[in-house]
Amino acid sequence: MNIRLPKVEDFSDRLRGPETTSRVGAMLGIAFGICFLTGLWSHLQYNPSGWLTIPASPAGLYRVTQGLHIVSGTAAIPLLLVKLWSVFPKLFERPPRRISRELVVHLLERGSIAVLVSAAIFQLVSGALNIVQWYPWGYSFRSTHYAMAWVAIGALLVHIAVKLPIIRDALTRPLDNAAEDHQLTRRGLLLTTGAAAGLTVLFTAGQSVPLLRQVSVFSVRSGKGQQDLPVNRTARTAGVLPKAQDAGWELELVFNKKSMFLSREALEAMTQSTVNLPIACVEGWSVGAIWTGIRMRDLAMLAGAPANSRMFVSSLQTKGAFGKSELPRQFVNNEQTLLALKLNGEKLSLDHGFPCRVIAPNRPGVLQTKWVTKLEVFA
Ligand SMILES: Nc1nc2c(c(=O)[nH]1)N[C@H]1C(S)=C(S)[C@@H](COP(=O)(O)O)O[C@H]1N2
Ligand SMILES: [Mo]
Repeated sequence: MNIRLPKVEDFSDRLRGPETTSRVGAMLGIAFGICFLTGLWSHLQYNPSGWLTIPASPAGLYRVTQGLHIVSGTAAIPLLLVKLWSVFPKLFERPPRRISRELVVHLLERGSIAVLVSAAIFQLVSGALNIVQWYPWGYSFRSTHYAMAWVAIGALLVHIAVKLPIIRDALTRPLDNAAEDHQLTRRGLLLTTGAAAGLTVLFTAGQSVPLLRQVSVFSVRSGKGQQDLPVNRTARTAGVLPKAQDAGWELELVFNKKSMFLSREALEAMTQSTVNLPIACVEGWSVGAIWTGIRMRDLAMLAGAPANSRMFVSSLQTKGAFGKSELPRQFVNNEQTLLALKLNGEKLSLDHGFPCRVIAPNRPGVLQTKWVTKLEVFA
């Protein structure tokens, strides 16, 4: 048998070509752009830096930015696949034989594309695996996903700059070349690709957009769950049982090295407020709910702290990074920020954070700490 490597000419180029690639590339560029910017925003919400104060309002802002992040990232998957397919034959282009300027240019171009393709695939795959909470890797998802975002966006900008003459030329050329009857045209290919990306959005966006929930069969989390809210981690898997059920549980409230202790009954006897705020998970799902509890600023005042204080929150959960969070001043101050005792009119269920949990406006879900046991106030 005669085995040989394929050559560029072996691939039919009726549908492929710069006209196709540049148009799919433009769609992909937009998706990656949105994904990058909303990702940066999410990163800032997790790691507030000195020069930027994250506002507590609009309350649903993170819900929108993170929903967009996941939707644009998901839409990028079919777009990336078609884009790679459209340039696939180039993989078999032979580099210049001799050591020459052309060879160097060729290798540099190929190298930058290799970086871009691997970074793009890594981002989409690691993001998708994070959504289904499968961590087959041994490194921190967040710092790696963040670092690779810069690699991907840098390589993307270099790629666009290098290809700009070709892109500009191809975008102004008509899309379609001659096709026989009943053959797929390039326009048809582009429409199919756009439709695939659109359907991907429709099938997943329901986890962020309540109106779409009925059609979003691929949503990882539906709106359902105990008390009409999905449970991200149960009390059992967080290892807070049996402490969370202990009748002798008390909240420790600390200011200036002085502690006071409040039972659930004592908390229930304080002035209660009710707010309508979403849990907006970094995984893209978000669900609005009605929360009732004590304003954090009332608790800070009770502890004897001055107005405009900040707080450290500790959970009964001691393992993992989710058992602690910090509430910056603008969140403690906000009248919507509660130590919640009730959810949708019922006593908080164990899995939603009983005996009490944090709920604050415009925050990533992961900072809405459940099973709170200690609040430390700092002036
Ligand atoms: N102590 C603790 N609090 C936690 C978590 C956790 O694992 N442990 N998960 C967080 C995440 S990632 C989200 S999205 C929300 C989900 O809240 P729910 O399970 O009540 O819907 O809780 C947050 N609070
Ligand atoms: Mo989350």
